Amino acid sequence: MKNTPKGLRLHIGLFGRRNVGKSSVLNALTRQDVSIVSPVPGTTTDPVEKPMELLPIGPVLFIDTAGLDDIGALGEQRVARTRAIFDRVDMGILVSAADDWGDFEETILREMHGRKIPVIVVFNKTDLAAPPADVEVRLAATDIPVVHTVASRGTGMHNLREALIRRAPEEFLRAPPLVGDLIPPGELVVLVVPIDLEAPKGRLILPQVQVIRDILDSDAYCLVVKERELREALGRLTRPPALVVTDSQAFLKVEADTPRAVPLTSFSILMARARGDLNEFVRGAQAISRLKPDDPVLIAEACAHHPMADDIGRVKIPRWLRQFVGGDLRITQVQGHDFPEDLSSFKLVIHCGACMWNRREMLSRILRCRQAGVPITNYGMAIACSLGILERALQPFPAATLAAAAAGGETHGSRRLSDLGHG
Ligand SMILES: Nc1nc2c(ncn2[C@@H]2O[C@H](COP(=O)(O)OP(=O)(O)OP(=O)(O)O)[C@@H](O)[C@H]2O)c(=O)[nH]1
Ligand code: SF4
Ligand SMILES: [Mg+2]
Repeated sequence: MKNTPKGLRLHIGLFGRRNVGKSSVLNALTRQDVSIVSPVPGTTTDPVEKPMELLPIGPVLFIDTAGLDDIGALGEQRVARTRAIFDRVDMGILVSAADDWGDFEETILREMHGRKIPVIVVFNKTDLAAPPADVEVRLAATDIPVVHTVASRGTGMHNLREALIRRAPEEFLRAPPLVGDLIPPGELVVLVVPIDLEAPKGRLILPQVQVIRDILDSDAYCLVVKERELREALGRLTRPPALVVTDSQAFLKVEADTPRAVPLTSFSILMARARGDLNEFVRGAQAISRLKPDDPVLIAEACAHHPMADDIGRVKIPRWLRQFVGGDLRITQVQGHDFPEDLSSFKLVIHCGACMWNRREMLSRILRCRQAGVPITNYGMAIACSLGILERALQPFPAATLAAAAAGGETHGSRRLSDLGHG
């Protein structure tokens, strides 16, 4: 985190009148005493900056400002300094005391709107008063997210995080590259694509196409083979490929046919990183080993109709899980935007690769799982995990491997499943 250049961090400014609780909101959001809080208006005199990793967005810089209504000669300087922060932020949080909305707040909103800075309105101190209903209705009509907080108690911070994801400018949610950063230019990647009954007629599926495109964009090249030809194809190469990427369903055979020294992963795991949060999904995959018979598990697919291998989520993953756990599980399956409001009853969420989605939607779901304290992983990770090859499949991603080790390094090597279809 410390290595992220400032320019790549999402800069989020906290604005509002004196004493409304800006510093308290920052402290509650970061769960640290970053900024001094006191009942004396004008406590924050100079902008306070706090770099942090705001999961699942990534590196952000919060800038707590002096109250904008500051008075006196010195106060004017502070106001000028605070206004200058408008020029630096990518997003703003406008904090208002719940019962004290007025021209001042409207002016700030106009100023941010004029500068095209996305803004979130926080009504703080809602323990003392309710926010004005007419203002809430008006803000909702202009699509400005409104969050109620009691910052001194830390209440409302989940909703604030969700609003930040919803509002964060697209470029800051930009995904890590699909594979480009894993391969030096001029190197070869071997892609393993089973052509079975489930493969769509006459074409490749989206994640495969996206990976090929990313390899070409990275000035590397690729060889696409079916799993049966892999061993022979590798044998013909004069030097080993920089990476092998396989469809998850052929994992076991591909793992056996790929020399240990060659990095190996799956399309789904590349997707997990690009569309979601690899470390979060690693932790989720590790939760599989804690499942017990009869535990409730949610399996979610982003498309109402999964155009890929149709029965992965409905038949194969449930079957693998049952075998892995050694008993029946209570599995709920949902599709499309049909994601349960209350996730807290589930022991695990397993999501599809979300190849048709943008990253924001997947990050919101990850966040909702975090809030409910439910681990989440995706199909490819769950499959690699139940095959006992998650550790190998994560080796191309040093950070994820470290996270896996930090979380206890469970790799299930001794609990392989044997019936994995398609190899
Ligand atoms: N009742 C109540 N008090 C709060 C809440 N949030 C903050 N406070 C109190 O309000 C006072 C001001 O909080 P700060 O966080 O210092 O406010 P600020 O907006 O940073 O103030 P300045 O830096 O002076 O502009 C402190 O006494 C806080 O404890 C809340 O949600 N409810
Ligand atoms: S978004 Fe999900 S359900 Fe839709 S095709 Fe991609 S992996 Fe399948
Ligand atoms: Mg302050």
